[in-house]
Amino acid sequence: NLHAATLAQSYPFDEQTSAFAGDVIGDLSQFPKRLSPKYFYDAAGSELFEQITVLPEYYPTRTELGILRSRGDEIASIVPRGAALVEFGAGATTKVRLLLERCDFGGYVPVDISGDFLTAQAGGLRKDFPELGVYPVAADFTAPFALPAEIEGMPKVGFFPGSTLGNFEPHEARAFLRSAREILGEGAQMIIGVDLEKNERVLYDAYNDAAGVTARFNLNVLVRINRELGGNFDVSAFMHRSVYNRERHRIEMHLIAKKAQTVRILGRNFSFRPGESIHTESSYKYSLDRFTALARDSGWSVRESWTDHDRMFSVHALAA
Ligand code: AVI
Repeated sequence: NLHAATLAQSYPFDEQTSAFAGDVIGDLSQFPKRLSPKYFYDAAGSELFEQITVLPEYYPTRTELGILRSRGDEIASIVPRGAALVEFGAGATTKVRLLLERCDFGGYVPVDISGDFLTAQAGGLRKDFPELGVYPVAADFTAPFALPAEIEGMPKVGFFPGSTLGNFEPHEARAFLRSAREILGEGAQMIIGVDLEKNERVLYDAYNDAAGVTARFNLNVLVRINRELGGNFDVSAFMHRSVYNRERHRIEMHLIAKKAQTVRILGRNFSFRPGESIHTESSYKYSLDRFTALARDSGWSVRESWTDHDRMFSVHALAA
């Protein structure tokens, strides 16, 4: 990260903030402007996301939970006894609990960039599953990391729920799946949740909820830039917009400048024309065929796929 290195000479940032600063400067210097969706999830953003997951319009979370519940026994039947469960990204523990309750795991390894979050999460699970070894790893799961020595020799099962894969560009999704295969090793399995392409109105509403929570979630990244990087975004001068891009099978979230303005961040000026957009997130929606092809391209085969009755969401068991 070129900008991060230059910035580090003038600003006393820790490693994470320095990477954030470098990405923000680089991405807002592009045309069209963009920001990475991974920066949504500070404490306020993670809380807003939790609120999104229970919105009436936001179907993915409750649909995936429904599949994990109703197909739990089938999913459990593919998990070898005493396997280690490696979760890529650690959010609410509701989903992983469904697996832990039904399967006989020898260890659980949540992997997340936020160490604080991991500690809190691990504490709750240790209490409720006293027999289970919980070995958190604080790492960016999109890059290679080492598995803890405690799970050596156990069969490995990856877990990547929530259609987080959909927030990766297709080349990033392939890179992630390849890297996960590398980390988990020969003979591993992976349980992954993937959102499906569907009626555009349903997709539109899911990212334009009536209560405006998604708008606040989107705008929060500007609040975070102001707080952590000393930016001077006038957050009220931007508005949330989500649109479905049919050709690319993705919902796009944008922040639109309501008027011409210049924003100053870390000694640099960024000018906006009225109506100019910052592309903050893409959420790709897959067909079963397109996901199967993506998995194959990345060294996995699809062993089993489960969907809900209305084919809104899918959960897949992959084999390395
Ligand atoms: C985390 N991720 C899968 C969510 C999604 O649906 O793409 C993030 C989100 N963005 C807007 N609403 C929810």
